[in-house]
Amino acid sequence: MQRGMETVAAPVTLVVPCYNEARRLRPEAFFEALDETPRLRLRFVNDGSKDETLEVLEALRQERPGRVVVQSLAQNGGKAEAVRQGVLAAAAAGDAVVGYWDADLATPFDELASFTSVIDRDSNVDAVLGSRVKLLGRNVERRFHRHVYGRVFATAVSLMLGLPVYDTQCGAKLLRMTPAVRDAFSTPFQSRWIFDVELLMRLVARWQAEGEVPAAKIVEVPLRRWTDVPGSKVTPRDGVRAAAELARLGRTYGVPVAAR
Ligand SMILES: Nc1nc2c(ncn2[C@@H]2O[C@H](COP(=O)(O)OP(=O)(O)O)[C@@H](O)[C@H]2O)c(=O)[nH]1
Ligand SMILES: [Mg+2]
Repeated sequence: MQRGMETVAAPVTLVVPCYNEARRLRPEAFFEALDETPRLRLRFVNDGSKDETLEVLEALRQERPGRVVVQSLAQNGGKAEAVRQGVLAAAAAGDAVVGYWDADLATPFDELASFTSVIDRDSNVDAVLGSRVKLLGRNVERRFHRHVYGRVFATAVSLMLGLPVYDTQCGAKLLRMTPAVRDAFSTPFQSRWIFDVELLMRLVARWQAEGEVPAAKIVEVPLRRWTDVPGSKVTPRDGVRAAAELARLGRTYGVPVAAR
């Protein structure tokens, strides 16, 4: 029943940005996800890696041709640009539901069904965000300092957006490729570290201009499991940069961006 329904469901493309991920990538986890979810397509974006990432990705593609696309950027441009290029290419290929998902699978693929069920169920919802809410009975393991920093950051963003978003920085998101969403990716993000926030700012401004209620177009899904995968390239200094970038975004997009 489930399988039958899934084969007719619209394809879902996940963009997976990869920078020097040759050692961290777990091909079997990607194969398993493709086998379990017939509608899933993967679009890997090699972000100018200096290791064997491209070779690893090519091998993956050869195992599941038709389900895996490998895109390669000659120069490292950062996650924001890698995701942007991937989403634009997916939209140009006609993909109607496109998301992005960190290569380290900190958000495991078995969470994907809760994202797709929201998009499938509610045609007004165009953005689904993974949310790392630490609740009893769930396995959300962020290191303490990152949890605290993340909460402070998300609270600041909530105030700026006028939207009570709990977690902006989770690396798993799913989007319906409406014209508004596509346009939000059409120009490079000014922020390198917190483009997720910039994306939300662009979307909220556009939806408001169209007379839509932003709060009705975004859904956060609490993850059952999230692990802080070792090997992150984000350092405490990036936390400082993120705060500075947030202030700059406020100046660019206006604060507060939205009224509830
Ligand atoms: N740090 C970093 N990650 C990149 C870059 N380009 C693409 N990515 C990808 O962005 C995702 C998140 O990276 P990660 O180091 O796990 O960051 P964290 O989980 O936020 O600490 C991974 O899929 C990376 O491969 C880049 O230039 N720098
Ligand atoms: Mg990570």
